[in-house]
Amino acid sequence: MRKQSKFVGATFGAITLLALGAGPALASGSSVNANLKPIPGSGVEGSGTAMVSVSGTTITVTMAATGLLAGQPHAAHIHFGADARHECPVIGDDTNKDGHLNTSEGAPAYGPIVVSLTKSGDTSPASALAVKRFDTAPGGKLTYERGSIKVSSAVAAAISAGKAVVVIHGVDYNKDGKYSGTVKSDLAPTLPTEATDPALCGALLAAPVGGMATGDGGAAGGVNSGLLIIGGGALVAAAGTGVIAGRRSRTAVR
Ligand SMILES: [Cu+2]
Repeated sequence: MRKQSKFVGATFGAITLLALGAGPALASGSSVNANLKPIPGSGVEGSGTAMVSVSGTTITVTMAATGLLAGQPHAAHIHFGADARHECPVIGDDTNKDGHLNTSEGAPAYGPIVVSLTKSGDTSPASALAVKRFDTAPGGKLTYERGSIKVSSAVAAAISAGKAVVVIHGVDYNKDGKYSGTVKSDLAPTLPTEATDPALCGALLAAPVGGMATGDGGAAGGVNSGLLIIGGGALVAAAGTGVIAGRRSRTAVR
């Protein structure tokens, strides 16, 4: 009996290690997740997820999204501002009341750009609109993975603290399949506002392994469970070779 409980304890310990090892974060690092949802007034019907692992002042970012304007560059950033609300904007942030949120109108919610999620080269705010280095969402689907992104210690701390926000830009209000329209971008007057207005957004929040039962309620909690199911699935798969399989075979013997 005593032997068995020791075995179970050891197995659970191993599972915990597996779960921690599943993320790119090192033992000293942390990891935060975002559920990307359409910006109100964007006309976007898409969704996505983003994960950022922090190790010292280096971050690794993985992101996937659907429902974006296909074949057009989508600037994507991590935003953070000490004075921001650390969340995605609401339609009440539409200060000019045109029914759309441009990037500046969202700033009180998510703050300025701190990391440009380019696929190559510089990742600083200077690359905020480096159009040729962002994903073009073929078929409306964006996939992104990049490691070794250096950030300041302040930005690393903000991300770890759950205060940063991922924003993917680029919308198509008039549904003509391209960035167009007479309204110019608040960021770059040479571009239509469609090219830079925010499309999908998600606050990067700490989601401890198995910690979803606490339920933070609301829509965010609901979307978060999607990520957790993925995590849970991996756990079950890992456990399948151990405890669960063992239990099953025991049952079969009986
Ligand atoms: Cu941005």
